[in-house]
Amino acid sequence: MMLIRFIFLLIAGFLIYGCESSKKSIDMRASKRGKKTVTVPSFNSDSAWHFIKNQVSFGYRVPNTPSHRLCGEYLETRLRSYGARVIIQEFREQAYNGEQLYLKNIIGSYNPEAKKRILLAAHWDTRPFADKDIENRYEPIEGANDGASGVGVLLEIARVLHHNEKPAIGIDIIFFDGEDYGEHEDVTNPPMKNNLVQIWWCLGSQYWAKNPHIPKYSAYYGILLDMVGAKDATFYKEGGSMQFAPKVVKKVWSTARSLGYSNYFIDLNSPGIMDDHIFVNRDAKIPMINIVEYDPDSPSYYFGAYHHTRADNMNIIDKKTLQAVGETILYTIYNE
Ligand code: AHN
Ligand code: ZN
Repeated sequence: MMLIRFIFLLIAGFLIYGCESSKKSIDMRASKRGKKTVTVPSFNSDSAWHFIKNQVSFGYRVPNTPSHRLCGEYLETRLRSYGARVIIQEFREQAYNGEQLYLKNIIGSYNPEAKKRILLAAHWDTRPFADKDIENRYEPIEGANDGASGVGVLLEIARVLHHNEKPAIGIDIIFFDGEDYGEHEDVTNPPMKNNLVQIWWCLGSQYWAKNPHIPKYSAYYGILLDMVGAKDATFYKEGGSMQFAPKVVKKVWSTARSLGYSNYFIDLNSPGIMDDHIFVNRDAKIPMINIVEYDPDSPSYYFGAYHHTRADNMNIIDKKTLQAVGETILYTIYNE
């Protein structure tokens, strides 16, 4: 019995040591940037989780509501407290139902003078209705994953940048508004705008891509995060990202692989989707990829069963997924 226990401890010790040492060798390889050595600081998924929880606590972040306004102020305050230079871009946009939406893109910049920049993005608004739910299809959703997860990971990155030596490049974090105000599933013929077919989704990125927060703004590349917090989420190489920015996809997926996250970042393609990165690529001409959940067996096409339902709440968020995504992004940006 003793012997078995001893052998068990030996094996366990070896496994733990084995994991540790393989992680260290990645650290060393990842930290060599030219001749200068920088350490990649650690990403704290507990902290990211709390940033998600805090957003959800404001209530539904639906444009033109007090919860939306208060959450926007919270995001602005957090970015400022983490030393970012913050620019608020306020604008008005018409929704599919004719309503005027008062929207706000929130941008936090690090190392604003640097020419080489990376743009990190997520949307901070939530969908006004759970139109994929079985019931209450006109009730709003909490959007713990659809919205808050990407923002939570990026706030944690802002916190990490503030407390550690920053990467040599500039980093811009942008929280897009109005991504999820697309027409309800029951609306079969969405109205035109000025006689033109209009995409009613992604209003914040559509506006920003044509009116960047700084005239002539550009970036080396961009990474969009959308639904990056669900338990056992899988991220496939999304069609739009592969069309516009295949090299960035390759870089990020190989970083994830070297960190041991191939079970999250799958080396397979998924269909392209309409999301904020499309407008950043098409109109701002910045190669931007989308790290977005894709479930090949999805009951509701593409995403997990919670998508655009009342089940999109804190219960589906898993810190391990947040860790895989956050760490992969930190390693990517510190290696530029
Ligand atoms: C549509 O479902 C139209 N676009 C997928 C992008 C999305 C929706 N992201 C969050 N909600
Ligand atoms: Zn959505």
